[in-house]
Amino acid sequence: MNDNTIPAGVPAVDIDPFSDAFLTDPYADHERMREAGPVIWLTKYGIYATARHAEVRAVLNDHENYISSAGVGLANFNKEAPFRPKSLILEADPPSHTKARAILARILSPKTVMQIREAFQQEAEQLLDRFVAKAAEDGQVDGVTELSEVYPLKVFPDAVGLEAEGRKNLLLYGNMVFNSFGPRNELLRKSAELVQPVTQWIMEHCSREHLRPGGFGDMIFQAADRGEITQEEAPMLVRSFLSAGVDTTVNGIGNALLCLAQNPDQYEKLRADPTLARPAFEEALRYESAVQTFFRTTARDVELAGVKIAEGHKVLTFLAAANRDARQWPDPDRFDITRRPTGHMAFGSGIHGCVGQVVARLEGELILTALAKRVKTIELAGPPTRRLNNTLRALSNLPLRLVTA
Ligand code: EJD
Repeated sequence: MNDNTIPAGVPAVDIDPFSDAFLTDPYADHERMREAGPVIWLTKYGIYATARHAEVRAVLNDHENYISSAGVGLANFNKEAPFRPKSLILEADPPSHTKARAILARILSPKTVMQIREAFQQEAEQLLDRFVAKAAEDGQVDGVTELSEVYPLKVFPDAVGLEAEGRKNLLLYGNMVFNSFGPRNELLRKSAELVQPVTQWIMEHCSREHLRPGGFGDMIFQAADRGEITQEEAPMLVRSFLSAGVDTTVNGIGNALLCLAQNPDQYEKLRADPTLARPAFEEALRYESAVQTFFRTTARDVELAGVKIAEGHKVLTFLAAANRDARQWPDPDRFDITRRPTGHMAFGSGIHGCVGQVVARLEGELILTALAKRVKTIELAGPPTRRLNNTLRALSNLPLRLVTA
């Protein structure tokens, strides 16, 4: 397993999907991997992979053959210890996954979204007022440090019931968690330097005493009070909120701003009709997927697109490559906010599909709506800079010039 013998009949590809060059611009290599075959062998890591939409969806929708409990990163938890205690929802299979999922799904339901919408909208409007004022004052503004990092760091932890102090730890922790799904490369080593104090801060803030009564975090402890999970499991599920709920939306929103700045015709459509905010955010998720990859592990000997894969192998699914597969999407490299990209893989698919997607979509919609109502044109004021991460497509800076309406 994970050795350097190329399995017979499987196209071997020498691409390293966790190298700086790949992570900086993955799209040409995505195409190479899609064209090499439906299932390929990545020689650098000795793993199977798929970059095509049909096979990515097939793997993610088959949780019995492709399990998560051995980890959803490169590391196989059946052979090496996880870098942190396993997530009760992400790194779990049914039936234990089902129980955890039900609790988080109830908390992050459409009904909840109706209740938080007003507060999330007010915050988006106020933030965009400040953002536009800063752009007018300075001649330019940063779409990441002044907007995409600010908004999710305010509204989601507020909803969870986390205190305001120290929230930057959430970004550091997220950066580390998402790097940990890749190999032990330089990116992981650098982001793990601060692991001790950041992890300690996170775990402290997962306790009941640190969480505002009535917030999403407290609702997990209420589920424990009802006996749905143990009191020891509750903080672990709060940790899932804090791991997955910020970095993902930060980059979803940041990438959407970049797409709009690079496609003025599409921004003009959004400005003319701000009700396009939701489909525009969805198209940005397809076009520049915040979460680029995920692994599964085969639970038994399986066959994928005619390729036999033995039990215990890692299979890397390229969500972002699936989202630009010409077999699935007409003109896939075109950012088109009037496209309805139903079936994109940016939230995954199947039983592990993003449980927070209603909240993510709400945040995206409200930010793009508030932007469209205030800003006539948005353009790059300089080159965007990337924060390379083994899993996330992330920006560190996005200099923007705005013309206000
Ligand atoms: C995730 C890619 C957790 C956890 C759950 C989900 C993610 C990360 C962490 C969201 C990964 O349960 O800790 S998108």
